[in-house]
Amino acid sequence: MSFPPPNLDGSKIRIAIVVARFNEHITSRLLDGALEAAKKHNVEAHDVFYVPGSFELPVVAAKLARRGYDAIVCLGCIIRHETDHYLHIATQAAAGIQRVSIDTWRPCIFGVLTCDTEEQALERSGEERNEGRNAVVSAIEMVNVMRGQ
Ligand code: DLZ
Repeated sequence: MSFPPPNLDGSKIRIAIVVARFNEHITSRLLDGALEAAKKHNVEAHDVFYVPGSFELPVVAAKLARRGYDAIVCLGCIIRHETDHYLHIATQAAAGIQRVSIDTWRPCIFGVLTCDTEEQALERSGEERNEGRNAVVSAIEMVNVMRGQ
């Protein structure tokens, strides 16, 4: 049995995209992918907000979720460092974004790369594979799921 296709009609959906400046050379590529997907799926409106790093994504997502956006797309890039600092950032970003989503019933999408190397990050933010693009597609599907459409 095959699954029904997702509803990717974005024409009545308002999306907030929150993007981290840390590792901007990667997150700008995720943002490009996200904007491309928003256009492709006719997203009614999208606004972009910038934060210093992935650790700050949840608090801004929390504010925007309560401001009436249908979905929040969080974009960031965490690359493994010598210390375990990156691990705390990744764990808190993931948990915070999930918490906002459950608390507000607004889809908050985890478009944060967690990579061992910069090479991996480049590969996941490229033309062929782009997790920013995938994040917007997930956001549209989730809004329609939550609306029962
Ligand atoms: C400090 C820091 C470090 C070491 N690494 C990353 C990273 O790989 N990716 C990322 O998005 N942000 C990083 N940051 C910044 C933190 O997310 C945060 O902005 C600062 O700790 C200030 O709270």
